Amino acid sequence: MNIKSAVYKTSVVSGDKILNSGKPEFAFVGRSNVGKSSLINNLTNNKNLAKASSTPGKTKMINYFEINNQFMFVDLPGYGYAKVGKSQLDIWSSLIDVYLKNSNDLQTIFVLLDIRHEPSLQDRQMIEYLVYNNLPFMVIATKADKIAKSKIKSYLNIIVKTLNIREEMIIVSSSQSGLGRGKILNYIENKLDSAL
Ligand SMILES: Nc1nc2c(ncn2[C@@H]2O[C@H](COP(=O)(O)OP(=O)(O)O)[C@@H](O)[C@H]2O)c(=O)[nH]1
Ligand SMILES: [Mg+2]
Repeated sequence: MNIKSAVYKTSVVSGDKILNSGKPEFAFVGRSNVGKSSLINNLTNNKNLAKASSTPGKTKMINYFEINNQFMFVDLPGYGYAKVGKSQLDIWSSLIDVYLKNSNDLQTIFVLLDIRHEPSLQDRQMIEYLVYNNLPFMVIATKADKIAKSKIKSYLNIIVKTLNIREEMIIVSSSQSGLGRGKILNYIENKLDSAL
């Protein structure tokens, strides 16, 4: 699939404002800083579309982008952090919850994980939630450029085991090199075809 146009539509900060886009939606979720915005920029070939920020926890909104006048990319808030005493706790934004429960046009949730890190409790809870609610998802293992090619397989094994998913559910990606871009776009194209 070719991405011919990608247009920022709107941002939503509260659950009662969730957009009813009427178009198939592909959502991106994951811990702050995992690479959601960078991936959207890479997929759309637009360096500035989703502001990639290096400050964790900065993206607290749902951002909607319309692609090819046909479907939507939805940049969900990062799981974020809450300071509890001296330690940091990952928290899910209630916005994610509201979005997942109320989006009628949701086609797939792309769950992003940093390929180098064992999935966190929040990552595991997200996958359990999606499986339990029978929501279609794919896992995207990001930042693959940061590890040696020869190590990819062993990192994937950790993700497969921790999340209890099949390896075919994971797409290895790098927004820096464009690795995985074709696979993700093919996946979206197939999904759109079968949704017709
Ligand atoms: N090396 C490398 N860095 C990445 C990649 N994707 C994102 N980053 C960096 O990781 C940081 C967080 O990325 P961002 O897209 O803002 O994450 P978000 O919070 O999930 O939207 C930024 O400094 C990005 O440049 C990648 O595939 N490779
Ligand atoms: Mg972001």
